[in-house]
Formats: sequence, C-alpha cells, structure tokens
Amino acid sequence: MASYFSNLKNANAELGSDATLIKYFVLVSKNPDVSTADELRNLISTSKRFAEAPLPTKDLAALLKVIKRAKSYESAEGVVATEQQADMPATEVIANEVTPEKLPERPVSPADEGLDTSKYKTVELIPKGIVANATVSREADGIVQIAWAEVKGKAKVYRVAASSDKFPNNVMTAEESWVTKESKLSVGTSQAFFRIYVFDSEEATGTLVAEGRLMGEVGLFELESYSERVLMRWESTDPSSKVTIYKSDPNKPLPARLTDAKALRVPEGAVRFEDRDVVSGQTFQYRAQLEWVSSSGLKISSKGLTREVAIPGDIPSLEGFRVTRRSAQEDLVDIEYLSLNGSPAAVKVYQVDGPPSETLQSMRAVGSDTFPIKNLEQPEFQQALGSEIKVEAEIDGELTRINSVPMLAGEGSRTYVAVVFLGGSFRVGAVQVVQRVAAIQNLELVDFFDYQLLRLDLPAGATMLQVWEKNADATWDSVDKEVADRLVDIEDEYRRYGGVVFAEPVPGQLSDRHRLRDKPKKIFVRGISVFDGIKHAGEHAEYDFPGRVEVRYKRVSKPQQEKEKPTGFFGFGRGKTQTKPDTAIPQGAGLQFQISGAADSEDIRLHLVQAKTQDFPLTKDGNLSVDQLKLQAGKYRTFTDLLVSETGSQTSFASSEKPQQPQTLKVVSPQIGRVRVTPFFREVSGTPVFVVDELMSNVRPDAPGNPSKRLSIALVGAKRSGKTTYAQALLHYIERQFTENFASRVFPGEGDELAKHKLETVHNFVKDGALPPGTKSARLFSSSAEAVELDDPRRGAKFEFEGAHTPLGSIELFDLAGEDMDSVEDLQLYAEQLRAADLIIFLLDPMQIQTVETVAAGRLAMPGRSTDPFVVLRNLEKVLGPVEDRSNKNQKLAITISKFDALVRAFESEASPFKDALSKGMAVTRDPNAFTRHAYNSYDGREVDAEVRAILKALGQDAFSAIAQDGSRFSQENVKFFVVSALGHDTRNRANGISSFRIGDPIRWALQDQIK
Ligand SMILES: Nc1nc2c(ncn2[C@@H]2O[C@H](COP(=O)(O)OP(=O)(O)OP(=O)(O)O)[C@@H](O)[C@H]2O)c(=O)[nH]1
Ligand SMILES: [Mg+2]
Repeated sequence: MASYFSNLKNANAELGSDATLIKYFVLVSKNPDVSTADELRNLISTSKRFAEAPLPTKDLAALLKVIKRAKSYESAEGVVATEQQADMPATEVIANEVTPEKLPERPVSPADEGLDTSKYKTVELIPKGIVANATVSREADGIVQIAWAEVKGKAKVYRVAASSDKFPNNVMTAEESWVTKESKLSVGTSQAFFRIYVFDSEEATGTLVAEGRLMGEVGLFELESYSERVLMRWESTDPSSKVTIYKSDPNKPLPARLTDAKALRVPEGAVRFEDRDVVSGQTFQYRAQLEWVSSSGLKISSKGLTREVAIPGDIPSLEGFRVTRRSAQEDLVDIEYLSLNGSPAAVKVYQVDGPPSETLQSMRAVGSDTFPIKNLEQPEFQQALGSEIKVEAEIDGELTRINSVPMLAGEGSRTYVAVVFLGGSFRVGAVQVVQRVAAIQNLELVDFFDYQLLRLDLPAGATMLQVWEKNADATWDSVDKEVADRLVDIEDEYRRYGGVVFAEPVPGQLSDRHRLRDKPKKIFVRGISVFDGIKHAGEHAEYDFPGRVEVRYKRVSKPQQEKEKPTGFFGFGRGKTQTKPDTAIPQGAGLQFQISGAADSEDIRLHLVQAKTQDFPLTKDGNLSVDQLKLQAGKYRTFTDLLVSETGSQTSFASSEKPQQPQTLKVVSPQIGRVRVTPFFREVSGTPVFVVDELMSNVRPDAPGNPSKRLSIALVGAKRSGKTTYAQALLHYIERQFTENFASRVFPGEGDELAKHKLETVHNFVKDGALPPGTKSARLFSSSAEAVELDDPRRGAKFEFEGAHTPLGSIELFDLAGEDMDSVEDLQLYAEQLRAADLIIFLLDPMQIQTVETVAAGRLAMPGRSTDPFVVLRNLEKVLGPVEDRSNKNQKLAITISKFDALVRAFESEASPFKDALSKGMAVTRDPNAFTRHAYNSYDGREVDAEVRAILKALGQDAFSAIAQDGSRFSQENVKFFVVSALGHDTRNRANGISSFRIGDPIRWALQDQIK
C-alpha cells in the first residue's frame, strides 16, 4: 500500500511535476483530513516552517489538485493510510524534525529499481575522507541535476539527502532523499542543499562523499555615483550565501580572475555600502556576486551582476572655441580654444558633414548638458558628432590650437564640435559651423520690362543671397559687406519667383524691392549662410545692368476744340460703338511719346509699322511700308504729341514741339490696321530699347474678389506639349504668388488625395526640377466607370481658396494624357470632363511646329514630334459637339503657346527669319499681371491675343486664328490666344528653380466673367 506521501508525489508527477509543491508534502501527508482550500491555507499558515511564507494562491490551487488526485488513489485502494497519529499537532511539524518513515519511491531519474530505501539510512556522523564537490544546477524545466564523482569499487548505492536551507546532518533529518546507483540524479525538488552518502551494501553505514548546493543569485545591484562616493545597494535571493562586492582599479575593467584583494570590505549581512575611495573623473567597475565555501573548502560563486560607474565632477565649460577657414579657396581650418589648465577634463574636437543636426542642437540645449560616455557608442550620437579630429593640438599659452585641419571633402557646410570629457561623462562644450558657400556663377538678368528676374546658379551651401544694387562704376571694394541692399531668402523668395525679383511690391505689402529702371547699375550678389549669428559668405559675382531706353507711347485723340474733354484713350471709350480698330491711329489723332534712358544724347529711331488688316504687324510682310521716326531723347521727357496730319491720302506725324527736322511718316490711310512702334535698333550704345504701350500698365483693374466662383479647367494638348509641367507650375504659382497677391490661401479640396499629392510634389518640382512622368492614358483605366485611381487622367484635382480678396473659391484641374488626343474615340473618354469644363487650356507646343523646329535645330532640346496640334483641336471640337448644343455656354478656350521661352530662343537664332519679330516691349515680352491685384488686364489680353495670332500666322498656323474667328466651332468671344512658359527657361538648369511666365493668364481671363 502506498503511503499518502508517495501518493502525493505520484499525483504531482502525474499532474506535471510542480517542484514548488514538494516542500508541502510532508506537512500535508501528516494531515490527511485537509482537503479544502481553507483547511489547507490554515494548515500552512499555522506551520512554523511556512509561517513567514504564506502559500501563494496559484500554488494553493495546484496543491489542492494534487491532494485531490492523491486521495483518489487511496479511495481506489479502499484504505486511508496515515503516517502520523491524528493527535499530532500540525504546528509542530517542521521539516527537519520529522521525516516520513518511507522515502519517496519515485524520483525522476535515479536507477533505484529493486532498492529498498529503508536499508540505506544509517550514516557516519563524521566524514571519513575528503568530501567532494557535487555540482548542482536547476535546469530550465525546474528539474534539479546533481552530479558527483563516482566512488570506485563494486556496486555502490548512493543516497542523496536534501534540505532547503542547510546541509542535512543525516539521512533521517533530511527533508527529502533519494537512492540511486548512478553518480547523478535528476529530481523535481525545491531543496537547495544536497549531501551524497555512499553505501557499500544494504544496512551498511553510509559515508558522506560529496556535497553541493543550488546557488541563488544577486537579484539587484544598484549604484549611484556622486563626486566623492559611490553608493551601492543589492539584494540576494539566497540568504545562505555571502554577497561579495568587487571593485576594479580606476578607469579599468575588472580582471577575469577576481582575487580577494579586489573585494571591498563589506560587513557581513550588509545590503548596502558606500565606497569613498573614488575621485571625480574616474570610472570603475563593480561586481556583486554570491559566494559560498563548501565544507571541502571550494568556493562557489554565482554569476553576479557587474555595473560600471563614472565618478562625476563639474565638467568645466570651454571658452573661446573658434574655427576659421584658411580662405575661401582652401579646405583647411584652424581651431583654437582656451586651455582647461588645471582641470582633469579632456577636450576632443569632432567634425561632421552639414549643419548641426537636431540631435546636436538638443545636446547643446540647457538641461541635458552631460551625457554618459557610453552614449558615444550609439549611432545617433556618432552621427551628430561625426569623426574625431586626429590632428595634434598644441598648447600655446592660454590657448590650445589645432592647426591645418583638413575639412571633410565635398560641398556644403561642416560642423565642428568641441566635447569636454570628465568622469565618464561628456558635454558639448561648443559648436562652430564653417559654411562652405560656393561662388556664384552664371548670372543672367531677364527683363520683362514690368519686372526683372536675376537668375543664377544657386551657390551650394547658401541659404540666402546678399544683393547690392550700386551705381555702374561701383567696385566690390567700395561695397559695405556688412549691409546688403537686399537679403534674399533662397527658399522663400528665390524659389517663389525663380530668381531675385526686381519688381514693385504688390500694394499693401512691405518690401524693399523695386524694379530696375533706365539707369545702368552694377549688381553684386553673393551667397551666405548664417549660423549662430556668424555669417559665412561665398565668393561674389557682379552683373552689369546696362540700363535701358524706355520709349513709352500712347494714342491720344487730337483735341479738335479746346474744350473737348480729354476722354477715352482711343479705343477705350466706354459705351461707344467701336467702328474703328482698337489700335489704329485715329484720324486727327496722334501718338504721345516719352523717352527716358541712359543714352540721353543719342537720337532714338523708331519704326512705325501699320498693318493692312486687323492683324498685329509682326513682320513687314503684308503690312504698309513704314518710315522712320527720329526722336531726340532729351526732348521727350514728358509725353509729347506727334500729331497726325492728313494730306490727301497721306498722313504725317509731326512733333508739336516742332523739332528741327520734323519727321514725316507716310501712312496710306489712318483708318486701317494696327500700328506697331518698334525700335529701329535693338540697342542704343549697348542699351536695349524698349518700346512700350503705356496703356497696358495703366489699365483699370477687372474682376473683384469672388470667393464663390468655381472654375473647372481641362488641360488639352498633344503629347509632350507641356500639360503636366504647366499644371505643376500653375500650382506653384497659385500657391506662392497668386494667392499672396490676393492675401489668400489655397488648400487641397476636402479629402482630395490627388490635389494633396500634387501640392506635395510641387515642392520637389520647383527645387530639383523633378518632372512628373508622362501622363498615363485613360484607356488603361477605361474599364472603371469612375476615375478612382490617382493616376487616372480623368480624375480632377480640386483646390480651394480662402481669403477675403480671393477672386475665386475653387479650381478643379484635369490634366489629360497627350496620348489620348490622337483620335476622337480616345478623347471621347474625357467627354464628360471636357463638356463640363469652364476653361479648356489648349497647349500648343511651338517646338512641334516644323518652322520652329528647323530654326531651333541644335540650339534647343526638341521634344520629338507628336500629333499635329491642329488635329488635336479638331478632335476636341468633335468631342464638344456643335456650339449650339453645348450646355456650358460660357466655356472658354484658351489657345496657348506653351514653352514660350523656347520659342523666344528659337526666334533669336541668327538663322531665324523672325529674328526681329519680337521686339522688346511687345505684350508677349512683358508680364504685367505678375505683381498686381488685378485679376485680369483686358487691354494686355487683347494685345497678347493679337500678337499670338500674328506669331501663329507667321509660323504657318493661321488655321488656329480661323477657328477662333469662325464662330461656328467655338463662340468667338470665348476663344483667346495666350503664351505661357511653365519653366521660364530650358530644362538644362532646372536645379535653379522655375520662373514661370504669364502662367496664370488663362485663368485670370476665365475669371473675368465675374464682371459681366
Ligand atoms: N523649355 C521649356 N520646356 C518645357 C516647358 N514646359 C514643359 N517643357 C518640357 O516639355 C516636356 C514635356 O512636358 P510634359 O509636361 O510632360 O508634357 P505633357 O503634355 O504633360 O505630356 P503627356 O502627359 O505625355 O501628354 C518636358 O520635357 C518638359 O521639360 C517650358 O515651359 N519650357
Ligand atoms: Mg502629362
């Protein structure tokens, strides 16, 4: 019959061998009536042995299960076995007092078959020989492994006696014991101290041969370091072992073999200690480990916990840290700082690429000023500091110098960081930045008359440009380098306009800028970068602005009678029926001229060209013969009439001031065609001559604010005509100029992912010239009824405007795929969008016109031919259907020459038959809308329209004009011609940003509806 004790053990083994329960089995086995949770809790809490360690709930539950199972064995046997008298008080049960008569029969692994445990009980009290060390360890599964040296001789039996808190003195007083023939044992037990006795035979007296124990560990070892002491505290899981604390030599790790000499004298049983044998700036390693000496004298130690501390001190501050670049040409710096004489602290200087990182900035910040040295191993710190400068420092009196330090290769700035180290800590002593700002190259001034744009290769490393505008004879030496006339923020201003802009500010805006006028100037520019108030400048560049001759003209009616009101500039009398062309010279009227310019003394010669028709007389072909008009510059400082007098069929102009040799211009009839005044020479003494129509600048503003206006815009045009580029440039312009002029803001429409994406990519487009890829064909998406995917070209991007003066509330932009323009079927995919559009911007790529291609060959990058633009326009017409059937009666068509910058360059080519066609001052060479609050300048619009039609005609593309005039295909008033340049220059130097030209004109025109 198995005892209750062994039943408990068997039940435990069956239920999964919970080693922590075993220690209760002796107690429980003596109290076989205990079967409920309360009884069990009561039993254990009243036992002396467990008085200090109440049974944890989970163990309680597990123990109850084991009891239940053990009892089930008993009931199966039909007998209740009790090892003890029922009257034995439970409280007296302590483990080493009473041992069950029978020993556990089923340990985990001993080969005990056939061994009667009761025959191996008696042992010698004093060991006979050397007691060896048994190795004891607890495996991950909780099983304890005990192994000892085999005792030689014939068949031996070992008895392993175990107790929880000290070595058992004999087998009988052990809390548990096992017999085995092997020299090892695996048991599930909670005991820690093991003694192994060997028996030569049954009933012999056993001899102690080995002992061993399970070691606990140091569970916690905390150190706090102060400038003169280190406080430490530890906890051990093993009260029977001694905690020993070792300390390394200063600034060294602990040796692999720890000797007593390295141990601190910590009083027995202490759990804290204060070590005062330390000095600021030193580092130490401490280790706390458990040690126990076996009866054989062998020392067993636990792994222990090792900690490192640095003894802090006040890290001195570093003064006078200066890093100076040898010269703008040399990539060497000289470093100096005030020596830290008498301080144990050390200084190291680091060099890192670029401006100070955010990490470095926060390392400098007050409040986080010292860091443990081991932080330097972290990549974040390493990146912030860069590499240590290895050039040797020289102490020179008060100063420490590190001379001729090579700068890290490459462009841009370098950050130098002086780090002060003391006592295992460091702090960032000082930071200096040496900005390597590149020299400015390739200056070019583009003069749009209404404003100028100074474009240059943005110097690497610069964040700002300093600009000085001085008299033509000024030299760099005479310039006050401290105070620039203008400071241009590259991100904010240069990128916004694509250059340093010389323009009058929009009314109401504070700005120190203005446009350049007739006087020659010398402009100095250099890139700078400022860090910590210190300015780093690159080499400057100079630009000679030659000034310009400005000839302004305006048409006036000849005052027939003294009293006649000087109303209505010709062609602008409101409410009058216009029988004569807008810009013809009226009978009995004249032109007024005003001249200002650097070349005062020279006569200015002008051409007067008159067209036979309403067309703008772009070239001489087909126009009336012209004469020259010689004007003495000095005489026309204010507007002066040149009267038209008619002699028969001839009209002559004469100055009312009667110049010595009045010039006569023969005009066949004043009634016909437009007049164009062009300079006879493009330049007078190297100064460009602008002949400008004064009216354009003085036109009344149209289109007041209208936040409810919604505009749906479709971009149409052959492949590679520039639609997507235009869309991007337009967004940039809207976001950073247009809205600014109207004190408003633009946002992507609510939940409009495409709009959001477009606004996000605009930045890169402007900065790096990153162009979106060719637009995908709608055919790829046509299976889905609705444009859901972001790159479906039928999907519109909606932008919303906010602001009291905004001339519109929202724009929806459709960027069509050029690929889909070739056939009506494909274009039909966009029928819905096209019919609903308020404005169709038809982009006509001049580079795709044969004539232009020929003259520009070799000079400009050609996009490669695609569909004839006229075919595209006809396809569009078919998709829109007959005019009378169109639902959107106000739909406008802006026929727009794209890439106008390229066209101008092509025209300027020596080989070009249109070399003189575009004279300075023509509407298409100006951009009066850029810096105004006028939504639209209708006079300018009309001029551009006429000039563009003349250009197209010259290029053999007269068919476009015909479409506009026909009326049956597009209603006449709703078609207008435009020019636009999205990039402002060819694509070679994109990194310098874009400078769009007349980019918003079609939209401004579409807004004009408001005032009707
Ligand atoms: N010089 C100059 N080139 C331009 C301008 N706008 C666009 N381009 C060039 O024209 C090419 C075509 O531009 P895209 O905007 O992709 O043309 P697209 O009409 O959208 O083409 P698809 O999407 O294929 O229909 C690009 O290589 C641009 O660099 C401009 O204002 N000036
Ligand atoms: Mg595209």
